[in-house]
Amino acid sequence: MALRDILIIPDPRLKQECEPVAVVDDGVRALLDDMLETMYAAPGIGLAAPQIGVMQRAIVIDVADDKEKPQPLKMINPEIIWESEDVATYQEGCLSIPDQYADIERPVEVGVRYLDENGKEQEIEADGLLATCLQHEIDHLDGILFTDYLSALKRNMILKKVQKLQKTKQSA
Ligand code: GNR
Ligand code: NI
Repeated sequence: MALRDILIIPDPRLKQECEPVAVVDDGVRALLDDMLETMYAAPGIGLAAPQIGVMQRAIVIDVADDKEKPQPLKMINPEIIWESEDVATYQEGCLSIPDQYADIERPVEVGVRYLDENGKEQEIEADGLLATCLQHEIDHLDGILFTDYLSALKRNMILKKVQKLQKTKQSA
């Protein structure tokens, strides 16, 4: 297992569409392990492969809180197969947009079909934080960030803040 570097906006790779994974092999399983390790270390509740510069459709999620035992989810080629008409607003953050948060409205419930780490097709139904996180991660695979749901003005303010923060980090 290895920690990977997380890409920060405006890295162009965060705006690209990812390729489907063709075969679930040991390389893909190693990638998913690295992604989980990187996500837990960050710490975050989800991570998509393009956030570490791998342009493949793979995500990991663990929304269990600190007191519970870990509940890692590894998903390959995830697809939203249905979503509720009801929507809810969550304050979202993103490891690729450090220290910035915004209220984002999304469907409350979703159904997701994916391949597990053994290449077996699975389906889950999710609501609450898990549903939000699934949509946030699957968006990453299509080059979509939560800031894309904001006005251009708010999006540019967030980009400028992140760039300023990154400069102070580099000179520290
Ligand atoms: O760690 C994360 N927290 C979070 C909070 C609300 C909605 C979505 C997320 S995902 C984010 C990690 C991340 O950037 N995943 O791509
Ligand atoms: Ni994110």
